Amino acid sequence: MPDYDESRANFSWDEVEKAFSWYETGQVNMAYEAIDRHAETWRKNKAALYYSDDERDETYTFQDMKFLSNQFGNVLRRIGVEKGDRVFLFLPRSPELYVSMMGMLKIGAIAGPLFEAFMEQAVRDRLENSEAKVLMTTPSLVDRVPYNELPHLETIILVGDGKAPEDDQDIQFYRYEDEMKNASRHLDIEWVDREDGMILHYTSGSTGKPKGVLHVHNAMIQQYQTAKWIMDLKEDDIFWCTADPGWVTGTSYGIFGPWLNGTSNLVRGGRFSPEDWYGTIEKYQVSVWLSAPTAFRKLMAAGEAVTENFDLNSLRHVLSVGEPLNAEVVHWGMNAYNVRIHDHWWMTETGGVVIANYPSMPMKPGSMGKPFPGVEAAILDEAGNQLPPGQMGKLCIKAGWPSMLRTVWNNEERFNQYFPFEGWFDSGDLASRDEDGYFWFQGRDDDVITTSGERVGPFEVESKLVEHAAVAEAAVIGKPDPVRGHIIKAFVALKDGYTKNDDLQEELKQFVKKGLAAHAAPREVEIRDFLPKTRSGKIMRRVLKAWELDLPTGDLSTMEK
Ligand code: 6R9
Repeated sequence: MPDYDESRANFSWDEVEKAFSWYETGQVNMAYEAIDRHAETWRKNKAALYYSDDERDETYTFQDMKFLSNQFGNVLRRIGVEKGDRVFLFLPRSPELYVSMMGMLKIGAIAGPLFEAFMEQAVRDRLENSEAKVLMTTPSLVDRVPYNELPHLETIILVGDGKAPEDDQDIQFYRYEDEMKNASRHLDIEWVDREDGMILHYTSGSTGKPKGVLHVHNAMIQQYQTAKWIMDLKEDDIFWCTADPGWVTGTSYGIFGPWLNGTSNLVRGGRFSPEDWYGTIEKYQVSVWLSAPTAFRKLMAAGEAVTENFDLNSLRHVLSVGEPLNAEVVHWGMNAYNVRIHDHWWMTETGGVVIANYPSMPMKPGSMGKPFPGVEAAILDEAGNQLPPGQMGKLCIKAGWPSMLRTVWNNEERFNQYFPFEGWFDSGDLASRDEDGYFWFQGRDDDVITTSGERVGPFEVESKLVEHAAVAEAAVIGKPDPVRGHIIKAFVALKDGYTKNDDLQEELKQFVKKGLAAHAAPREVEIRDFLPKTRSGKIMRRVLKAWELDLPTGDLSTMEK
């Protein structure tokens, strides 16, 4: 199919189905479409995965991935895993993680990826709620797994060297390497229904335990087409999505989107540093790069001089997701990388991108873009009525796009809460749409501030603050005030080379007042060494607010320590 352009008015999801082998054969499986199908063509010797970290540097072709995931599928079958069983992954990024996820899907199991940084409570909550039967982890991470207290957990597969726990009557331990050695490279794939469960991503709300968002194999329709048109993947691309599979971006676009398109996918393990990241782009000649605003802001704070030490000319297309992308960062990117950074919007529950800036369309920096063809997005008021352009309201998506969540695991009631208005999914974000159909993010429903009767989206204020030369990152909350209802309080982290002082605080207040509006100016500015964030890089405003007001912080399992 040709690249997306806005004239594709007659788009239909049914057309996309023709891209998959099951359109002819009726036999569905995500892992088959992502790996085996390519391994059966000339792409068999094409790199599917480039993996590197400080110790390893390895390439796996589609054929390698096919055989390895077959082997792992056989390992799981041998230990009794059946279709629909939950198998969890609690390990650092490594080729084994990607191989084993594909193996799980091939036998119809439901994969549950976790961040390696989770501590015991976070691991327990997720394994308990999902009633996971098998866990893959490493000898060092297994200490954080309360396996004796998880009645459904039967087996732990340990990846890599290190001392294994003593044998245990409740749990059977296996070594990945040993099991793989004896497993056949041939596997009878489990053909599934398009509506069968595939992956379970836990996502934290501001209250209560994390929710298990279930996606089904059918999500591939959306993941394939959005990766093609929004990430603009082409045959010769080297695609790098910096997200960990513990975050939905790290699976939908760190695994499925690129592989469904037969694209070579780069995974870099280890920690972030500007030098390391630019070095990675240079070394692998990355052409399409997907990351998050927090990373781009850090790179911006590190300065343009760093970019000059690296050859970044391979970059053709750059994308950002996870938080609002400040216009300042877009402008900076044009100078530093000579490309526009394309913002796009979606969430764990949507399974794939639903609103985006396509490569082919004129961009308005600061906007998330327009709905994907076949997706209807709207701004609704409290009663579910559509609001006219320019007004802020609930960002809702017409139910029925292919990768929509199918349930919240063990919590149908929570699932139903996503649909307060007949036929519409409520994202919990507030946004507005302009006359040209572009969507503008305003804040989470619970983050929006009313000050002296004016509604202020924290994002506008934060974006203004980030324009100031001293500011690396900013977060804005409403703080109760007897006169104004709420006042705006800003938390700010500074760029290297700047230090905290009263003049700077005053200057920042004035900067917003002059640049944006008097009512949107923070009355308080607090300069902090860093801002609390989720592991996917989202600034946790609710945590700042709880700290500020001495309230309970709620679930902190996803907070980066
Ligand atoms: C993919 C992902 C979803 C929430 C979402 C919104 C925020 C994501 C954004 C954005 C502004 C963007 N968000 N993309 N806000 N502009 N381009 O991030 O999933 O971790 O579930 O988070 O992230 O608030 O509701 P998830």
